Amino acid sequence: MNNWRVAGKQRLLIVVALGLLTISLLFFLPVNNISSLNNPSSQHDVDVSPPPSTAGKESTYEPVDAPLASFEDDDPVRACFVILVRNRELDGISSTIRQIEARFNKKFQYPYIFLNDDEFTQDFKDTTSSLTTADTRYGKLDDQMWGYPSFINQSLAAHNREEMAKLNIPYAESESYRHMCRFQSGFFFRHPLLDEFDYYWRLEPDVDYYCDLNYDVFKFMRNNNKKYGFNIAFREFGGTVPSLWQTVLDFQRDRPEVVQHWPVREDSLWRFVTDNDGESYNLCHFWTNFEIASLEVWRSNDYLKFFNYLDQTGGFFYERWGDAPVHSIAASMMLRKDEFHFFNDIGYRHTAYTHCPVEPEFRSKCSCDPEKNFGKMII
Ligand SMILES: Nc1nc2c(ncn2[C@@H]2O[C@H](COP(=O)(O)OP(=O)(O)O)[C@@H](O)[C@H]2O)c(=O)[nH]1
Ligand SMILES: *[C@@H]1O[C@H](CO)[C@@H](O)[C@H](O)[C@H]1NC(C)=O
Ligand SMILES: [Mg+2]
Repeated sequence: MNNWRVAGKQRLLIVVALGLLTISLLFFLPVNNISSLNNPSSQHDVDVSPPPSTAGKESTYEPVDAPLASFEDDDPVRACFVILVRNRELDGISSTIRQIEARFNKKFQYPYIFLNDDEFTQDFKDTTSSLTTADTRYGKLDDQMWGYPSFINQSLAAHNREEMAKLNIPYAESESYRHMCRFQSGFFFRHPLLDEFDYYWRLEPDVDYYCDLNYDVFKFMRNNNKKYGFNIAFREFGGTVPSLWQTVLDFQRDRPEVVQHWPVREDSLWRFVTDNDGESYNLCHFWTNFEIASLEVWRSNDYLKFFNYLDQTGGFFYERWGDAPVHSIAASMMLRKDEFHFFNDIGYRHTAYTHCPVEPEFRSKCSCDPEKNFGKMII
């Protein structure tokens, strides 16, 4: 608690909102225990080399799925940017891509995979592909990935949307937002255009990337056995997920043969998502509009069983379950703490929230204002 640096009162609203999150991060992600909060690249010069390998650490976790084949640190990584976007967001995604190219990808040339529930226009394809010399590919989603499953009662879904709108829940009335969240929770990693990849970086329109990145983040992930990278964590609106946690508990009860593959709770981030050992969800989640992660996590049998179980309850439509709480709860149960990584060195803004690394060495690499850093209070 004594290394708490409280921001000035001028940002009271944000700070108050973040206070709860901060407290939970402080108490439940012991900094000496979670390598992700102890970002080595913030302690050394990120230009010189990626942080040291954590390979070979003792583990109580026995993955059921085949491990990746052995590799040398310099071997290429099968990785891509994945972008779900609409044609009308062309300007916003162009802005994002220009920044990603300038900060990172002109050096690394990772391909971009664009996905849409509609056909991309020729203008969209021409413009986005002109922004990079890397490969660009465009895919349309089918009804399985973006549509109502047969077991959904659409009148009930419509009724519940109206009820949620009365409570002023963001995107309460939106059907497409629900399809989007379900797609990001259960399907993007199964799209055929992603088949040839092992890692992804999720991009969105109209975000900012503030810092030069002079190392290959995907090699960093692979070489250090990182599975899930984030840079902002947040609280969900409770009204979007009233029955999500009970469904998670039901899954744990009904599917012990799956749960037995998971790390023991002390080794996982269980306490990131619950303050009372499972009685309730504390609404904490990693903000999934930025994600650098292993596709293997979501493609695993365990996660697919978990997703299907959630999906069958209809919560993506009857409520408005977000992909952020779904990914975060799943990863917090399925992965070990040391498989998470906090990308402190990736300055980032989505809507009103910014992650800006505060350490002095980043001032020459980043164009953001550290006073605006969302995570300021936990550093
Ligand atoms: N193709 C397509 N993409 C969508 C749709 N709705 C949202 N997205 C994309 O999904 C991502 C998240 O949507 P966004 O509106 O930014 O939601 P927010 O970040 O939660 O406010 C963005 O990359 C959007 O471009 C949709 O109906 N169709
Ligand atoms: C679907 O939901 C509506 C509204 O709640 C309900 O009246 C109807 O009986 C439900 N239909 C089925 C087949 O369950
Ligand atoms: Mg967004």
